[in-house]
Amino acid sequence: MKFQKICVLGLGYIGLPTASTIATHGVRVVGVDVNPLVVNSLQNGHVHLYEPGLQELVDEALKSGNLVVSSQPEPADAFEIAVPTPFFDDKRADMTFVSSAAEAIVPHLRPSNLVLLESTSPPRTTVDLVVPILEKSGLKAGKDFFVAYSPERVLPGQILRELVENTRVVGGITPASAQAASDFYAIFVQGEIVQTDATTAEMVKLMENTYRDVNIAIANEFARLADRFGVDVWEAISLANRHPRVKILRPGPGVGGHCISVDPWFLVEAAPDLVNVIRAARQVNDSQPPFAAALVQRALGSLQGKRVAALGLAFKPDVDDLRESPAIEVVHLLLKAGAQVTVYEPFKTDFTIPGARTAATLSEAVKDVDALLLLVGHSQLNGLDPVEVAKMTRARVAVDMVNGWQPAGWQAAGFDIYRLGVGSEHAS
Ligand code: SAJ
Repeated sequence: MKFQKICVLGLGYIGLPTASTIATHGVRVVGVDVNPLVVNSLQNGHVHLYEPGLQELVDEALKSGNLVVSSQPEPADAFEIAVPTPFFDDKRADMTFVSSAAEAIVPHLRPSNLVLLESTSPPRTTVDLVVPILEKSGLKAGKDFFVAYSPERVLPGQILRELVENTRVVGGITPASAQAASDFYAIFVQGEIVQTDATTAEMVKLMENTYRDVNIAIANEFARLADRFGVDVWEAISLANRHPRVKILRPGPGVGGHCISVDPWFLVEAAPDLVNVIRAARQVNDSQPPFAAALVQRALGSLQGKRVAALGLAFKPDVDDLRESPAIEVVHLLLKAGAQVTVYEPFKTDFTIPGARTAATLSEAVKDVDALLLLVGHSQLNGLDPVEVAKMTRARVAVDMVNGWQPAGWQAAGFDIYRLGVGSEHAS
């Protein structure tokens, strides 16, 4: 199947890189977003989110004339839905954006079109939710037009490279739909394109992120055990990982972002009677911020009135994405316990948390505090020179949640260092 014009619905971390990549491969793309601020900003050439290389790619796509940004879908050969699937407070998937995007396609759907869902979704969403909406057009899915699900699996921070290089799983509601989706991705994917059915493709995505969540949960549980038994978990993990079949991940203040902390809940919702390990892992990772906050409390005696510089707020290193960030949750807990917190996020220096002070620079953040708290292993925070930092602050307590700071260097610079997952006899 040949594609001359494509309509991408949702211009976030997935939709915008995909739309721009396709446009730079010589295909006309209409990028659609319901948020007028996003549309406005992109129409003026400004990318509203941070991903390395994305601004340059969008510049190139807009300059080529192949990418246009609009608030409305238009008739096209293929429609790609790349909208968010958040969850409600009770952890049920909120499919409103997917439904609205499918509804918005209906008036423009023509015979032989391809509709692709990329949003992470509970099993059977494509066949049970999306297809019935699209069939309101009067056309029959699988017969008059093609429908497929293809999970995106790109890693924030490396999206542009992974979008092109990763293996792509495409699940069609029929084999012909899977083939149409393969033809679509062949426009820009250099990795392998593997065909399956739509529900398997949905499951694959959920299984990948759940697998990672469970593995991080066990690392976090090891950190708690190490803390109790006077062991340095980082040393223990690096030794265990010398076993040829063991690869323990990194403990930290919790699991954030819009994927790994969300997707396993879709499986819990879909089959609550079957998911003991998956549910427990989610609970362990969700209860990691209180464990991290308790370590700060231990370092400072009491938190009441203590001044803490919280360094890093993003959900993981070297990205500006703050969604579901455990670092923010730790700050909330410290504030609740009476601490006065100054936050510094180098990738979003104007981000505010109610009750906390926002610092625009590191020196402003650490100036007048009792403790430094490393919450995210951003390269520039890991790389701080403790001797230089000691000159900027009166604090002599440093708490490291991510194993970003070499304890010996910080101790030599006069700091008492506390580390997540390191029992007390290793702490100083
Ligand atoms: N984290 C740890 N310890 C680790 C690894 C991660 O605590 O050893 C934490 C991170 O700090 C972060 C969270 O887990 O808070 C998730 O980070 P991540 O780097 O594991 O994953 P994401 O959310 O950036 O991207 C994941 C990826 N999925 C997998 O690796 C299986 C990515 O390939 C997916 O495309 C993405 O989810 C998605 O969009 O679903």
